Amino acid sequence: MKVSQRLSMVAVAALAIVMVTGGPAQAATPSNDTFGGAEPIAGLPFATTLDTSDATTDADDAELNATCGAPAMDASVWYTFTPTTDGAYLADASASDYGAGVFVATGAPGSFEVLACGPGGGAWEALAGVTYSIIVIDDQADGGGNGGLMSLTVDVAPPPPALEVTVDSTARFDSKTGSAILSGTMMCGEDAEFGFLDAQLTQRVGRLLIRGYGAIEVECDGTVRPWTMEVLGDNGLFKGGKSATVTFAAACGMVFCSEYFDESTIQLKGSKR
Ligand SMILES: [Ca+2]
Repeated sequence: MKVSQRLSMVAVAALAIVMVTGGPAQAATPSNDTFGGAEPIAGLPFATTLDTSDATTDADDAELNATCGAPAMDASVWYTFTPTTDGAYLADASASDYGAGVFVATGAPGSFEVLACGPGGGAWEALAGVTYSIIVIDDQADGGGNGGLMSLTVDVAPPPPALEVTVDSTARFDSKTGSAILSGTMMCGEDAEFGFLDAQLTQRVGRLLIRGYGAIEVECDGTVRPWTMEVLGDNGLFKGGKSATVTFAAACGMVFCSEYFDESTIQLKGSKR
C-alpha cells in the first residue's frame, strides 16, 4: 500500500515534468526547416498550422532575401507546390501569431528566383507543372521572438472585386466658385480592401483649356452608392456648356484590382447658390 502510493506520487511527479517540458519537446526543429526537407502540398485548398519556434535560418533564406529586403528571415519553414493548372495563387500566413512573411520562389539554392514576397502573404502567377517553393519566415515585424504558431493557407487567388461605375451625363457647376460637381453611381464588392474614383475634367473656355482633378474614396459594400465629386479648375473657372471628363475607378482585393475607365463628354449646368 505504502509502495503503491509512493509509485503513484512518482508517476504524478513524472507527469508534471513531462507537462513542464512538453512545450519545448513539441517544438522540435520542424522537418521542413530547410529547402531539402520542404513539405509538398498535395492539393488545394491547403491549410496547416505548425510550431516554428525551433525553426532556424540559413544561407538559402539570405539568398531569397537578397531581392526582397525583409527585416529578418528567422524561423523559415519550407513547402513546395506544383499546380496542375495555370493561374494566380495566394499563400497567406497572416493568421500566424507572429510577424510572418511569405516568399514564393522557383529554382534551388544558388539559383532561386523570387516571384513574390511580403509581410503576411504572397501571390503569384503560376504555370502548371512548375514546382514553387513557398517559404514562411519570421520577419520580426512584431519586434522579437523566433517563430511561433504559424498558420498557412495556399489556394487559388480570389478574383478581383466586382466594380460598376456610372457617370452622369450632366454635372452642376457653381458659378461663384467655378467648381464642377460630377456625380454618378459606383458599386464595389464587399471583398474589396478599398475603392476609389478619380476624374480629370477639361473644358475649353475662350482660348484657355481649364483643367481640374478630383478624387474620392468609395465605400465598398456591394451596394450601388451615389457619388459626387467637386472638381476645381486648376487654372480658371468652369463655365456652363460642354466639357470632357476622364474617369478612372478601381476596387482592389487581396490580390487583384478591378479597374474602370471612361472618357466622355458631359454637360455642365449652372446652379444658383
Ligand atoms: Ca529554416
